[in-house]
Amino acid sequence: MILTQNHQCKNIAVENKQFYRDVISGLQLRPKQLQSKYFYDENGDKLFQDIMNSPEYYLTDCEMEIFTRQTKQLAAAIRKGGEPFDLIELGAGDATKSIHLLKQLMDEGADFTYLPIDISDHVISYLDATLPVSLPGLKITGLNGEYFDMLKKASAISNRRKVVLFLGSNIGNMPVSDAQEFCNEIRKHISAGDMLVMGVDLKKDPKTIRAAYDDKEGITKQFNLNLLTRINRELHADFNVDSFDHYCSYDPETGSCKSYLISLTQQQVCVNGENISFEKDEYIYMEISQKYTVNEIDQMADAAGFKTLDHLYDDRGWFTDSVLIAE
Ligand code: AVI
Repeated sequence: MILTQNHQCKNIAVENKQFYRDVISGLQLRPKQLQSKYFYDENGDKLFQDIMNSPEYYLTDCEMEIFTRQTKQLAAAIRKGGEPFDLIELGAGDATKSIHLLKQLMDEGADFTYLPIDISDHVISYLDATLPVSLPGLKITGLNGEYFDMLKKASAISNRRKVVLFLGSNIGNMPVSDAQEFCNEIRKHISAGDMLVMGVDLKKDPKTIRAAYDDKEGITKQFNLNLLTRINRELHADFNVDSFDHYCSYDPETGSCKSYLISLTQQQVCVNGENISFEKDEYIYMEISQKYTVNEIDQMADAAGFKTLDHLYDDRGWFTDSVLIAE
């Protein structure tokens, strides 16, 4: 069947031009894809909170268990490198996990400054305002911007030893080659003896992983569909959100968990002047959540110029916070 052109598909000025360019170029690719970094508008943030509270999404609980039950070990591993140091957190969010480590370090009288980095200025002002109240005496300098720009800025404001936190299995939202490149880049921004503490979700029972990304309540489905709603609102598009379904696959061989939106019908969508056609059952590739073995983490660390000092695990051995030292 040939679809008729939608002549009403008009081009109207959009505020976020990069978002527009990324969406259009992604939807013109074969297979089509959208970038998961755009999931997080206001509603996306709320839905991600709901995912983290869902019974199937084990990742947050596992890492919280490490940060609350093995705080002393973590603090000891970090302090081994010497003081004073800067504790730099990439994508600090509300610091719900790291606050336990900060408290432990303060109780021990460690000489450090906390530098949370986040792309959201709202997050940074919140942390700058609230953390010194919960942890009196905490030295904090919030940095608002892109990770690597802010790492450069951190080096410009202090020459103290650096301990970089990259938690939450955020490394999993990159394909393996990009994750390697990301670790290489971090290594280039720090010096020998500096540390990286990275939270990584481990390969495990495939059913457990799949369930975490395909929860019974359908929150992950809403989380994915919300990006279409965001595109409708911000890019003047006309996605019929109900005509897409969410599908997730986990491949135990590669450790890749991938999310897709599937077009339930043949349809045409207008995204701000561009007509995009979908075949029935055509998919949009939305997100990767890569899982690793401990050996794979060690290899990635080694290739980037780090040595593994320790892997801290939750009780079930599902998740690790790996302590790596730059060589
Ligand atoms: C943010 N990130 C580590 C989450 C993950 O597990 O990949 C994002 C997410 N996507 C669906 N559920 C959670």
